[in-house]
Amino acid sequence: MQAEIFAAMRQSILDGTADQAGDLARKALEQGIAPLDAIDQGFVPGMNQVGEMYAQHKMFLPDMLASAEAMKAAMIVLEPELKRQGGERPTAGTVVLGTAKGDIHEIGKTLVGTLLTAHGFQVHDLGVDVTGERFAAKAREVGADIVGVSALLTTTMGGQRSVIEVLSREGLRPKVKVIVGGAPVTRRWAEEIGADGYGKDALSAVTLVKSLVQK
Ligand code: B1M
Repeated sequence: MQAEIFAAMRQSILDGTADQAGDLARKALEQGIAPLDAIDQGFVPGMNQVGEMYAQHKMFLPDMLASAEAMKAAMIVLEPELKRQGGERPTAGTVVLGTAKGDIHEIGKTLVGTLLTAHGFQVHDLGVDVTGERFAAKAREVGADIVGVSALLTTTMGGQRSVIEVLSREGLRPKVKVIVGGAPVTRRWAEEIGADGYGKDALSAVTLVKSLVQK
């Protein structure tokens, strides 16, 4: 039963049918499927397949865009439920989040923000294509504990390093921990650029942020 709906979710992403993806997300919630399971087992495998097909020239940019719209339609349904399940909690810490300069991929970053919010963190999401200076200004303004920088392109991973450099230059680095993530990012890269941690996926980003805030 669940396998069937997960397969339909994957297909809705491949087809880029936003209405269908939204309907399936609603249906999953009605059936008591956990929103994170719907994302991880239904919609994200579809996105991964889209990425593979794009790389093999079996799909093109407009198709990838339609798939992203379908993913967003599903997230619009699932995000409020994810947040609701977190419930009212005292603030666990303040996080400034965004996607690196030059990069407009937002879905994974937004998911990280949603889960952090659900776990009681106050999240300031700066969106996409964010410069180091903007990260630093917001971190200073809100007294951030954590700055999180997402990058989906090998060409924009350098933006993560730049954020760390700007935070250091502006004297904020001792107060602010930096975490990085995104499909091409590895633990080794995080170490190389002097980040405090690397989140493989949204849930491990939450675990990481919790442990860094406790330190
Ligand atoms: Co683009 N794209 N894209 N794209 N896109 C990739 C990333 C790519 C791998 C596809 C491929 O070729 N196989 C490839 C990058 C290749 C590379 O650099 N090595 C690529 C390319 C090439 C491009 C363009 C350059 C294409 C072009 O124009 N010719 C262009 C770049 C635009 C730009 O940014 N300047 C481009 C554009 C787009 C769209 C606009 C069409 C669309 C994005 C729409 C949007 O976000 N609103 C898009 C999409 C959808 C993808 C794929 C198919 C899916 C990304 C996604 O949303 N995944 C992607 C292929 C892939 O990744 N498999 C691809 C689902 C999401 C839940 O996962 O984002 O990985 P992800 O996030 C995960 C983890 O990575 C982690 O947690 C999340 C949840 O588990 N995570 C963090 C993410 N951020 C984190 C931060 C953290 C911690 C964990 O702490 C701070």
